[in-house]
Amino acid sequence: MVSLVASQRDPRSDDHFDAEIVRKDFPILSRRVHGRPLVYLDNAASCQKPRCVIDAMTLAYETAYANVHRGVHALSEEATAGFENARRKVATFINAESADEIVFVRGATEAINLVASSYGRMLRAGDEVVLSYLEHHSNIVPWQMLRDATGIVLKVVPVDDDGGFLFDEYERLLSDRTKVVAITHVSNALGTVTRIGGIVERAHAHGAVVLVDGCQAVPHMVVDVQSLNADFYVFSSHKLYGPTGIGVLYGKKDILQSMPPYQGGGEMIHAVSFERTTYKDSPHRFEAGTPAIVEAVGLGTAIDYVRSIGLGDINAHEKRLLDYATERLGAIPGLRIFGPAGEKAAIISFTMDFAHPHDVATILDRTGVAIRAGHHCAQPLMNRLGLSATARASFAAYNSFADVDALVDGIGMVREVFG
Ligand code: C6P
Repeated sequence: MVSLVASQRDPRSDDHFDAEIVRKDFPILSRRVHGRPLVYLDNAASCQKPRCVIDAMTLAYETAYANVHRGVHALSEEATAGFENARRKVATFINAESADEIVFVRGATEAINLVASSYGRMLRAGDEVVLSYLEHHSNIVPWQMLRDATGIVLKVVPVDDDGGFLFDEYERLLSDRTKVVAITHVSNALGTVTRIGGIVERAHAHGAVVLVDGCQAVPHMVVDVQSLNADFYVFSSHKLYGPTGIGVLYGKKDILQSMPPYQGGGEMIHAVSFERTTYKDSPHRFEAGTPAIVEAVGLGTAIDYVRSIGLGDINAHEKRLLDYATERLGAIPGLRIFGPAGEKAAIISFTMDFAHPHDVATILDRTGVAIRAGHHCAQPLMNRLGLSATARASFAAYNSFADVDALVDGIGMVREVFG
């Protein structure tokens, strides 16, 4: 929970959460862009890093850096302890049963590729993998590559005109041929939240395993992998206030243990001869080569940071921002917001009838406001909604109501130029 100084608090804020105090933890947020204070609303692409993460990584390089799991010298032991401690922090954060269920990867993209390549090797032609229209390209392309290599069949859950996940249609697609269901927890393009509990329950009833893409969920809501009962859950550190270059594949222990290695090399073997190689147990069998050691330390510190604020408070704050932004943007003539009005995470995607999303983002940038414009690596979803692109503002714990006001003022500038 964030301590407060009543006089600094935005009156629209909750009693015990002050984004202005959180903001002070992020050095980059005090810089100016084009001569204007930075208003960073591109958090779904990647969010900024608090001082504690930057410091923890610097300290690791300055005092405890060496390769891990290899050396018997002090530095290697300390680096290994830091790396494995980060694995335990991730496990606790998402309530995994054990740290052995946490595989460190480069990011969500690599995690999904790992599952598609490794678990996918156990599938046969005609087996079915169920995806949805909400998926990021990272949760489409690896399965297409598997389809082209093995002859599996891809089935796609449709969405309604607002981008809502059609649960009945999902149920209709399931059969005893379904072997994998791979669905996002939160759509990066629209913010739509899917009902993972129900999705998992139905998939398991058909004997399929479920992979959840949690990239856009983990920074915004409490995720408990045991209660979701998903078989795999993936996310990237850089959207969770942590560094780039590291991410997480959670997998149920027995399932990970049943899977063949994804990449071969050092670290993942027991013994190698030219005739035969034996592999370590998971998670190490999936971590070939020197891992992202200091990045793991950074991710562990980011998790400590998020927990010190409290994901419940972050979620409630971002919900208030989303409601406020929806109300203010919704009142702008010619501006259309996409995504279902119901349960939605901290993302607001919109178009304007007088300017292309790229022009909107470019003019906003001149006012210091950073948003993303484009297809958001979700082209099938954009096509389904009849769009080529949207402008997208996405929130983090450090955003404030004043940031939303700056966005709305910037859109006023867009109208002056194009309207
Ligand atoms: N979405 C966005 O602007 P990586 O690149 O591996 O860290 O994450 C890929 C990814 C997978 N799933 C979802 C739901 C995502 O949102 C992303 C990344 C960014 O929306 C960059 S395209």
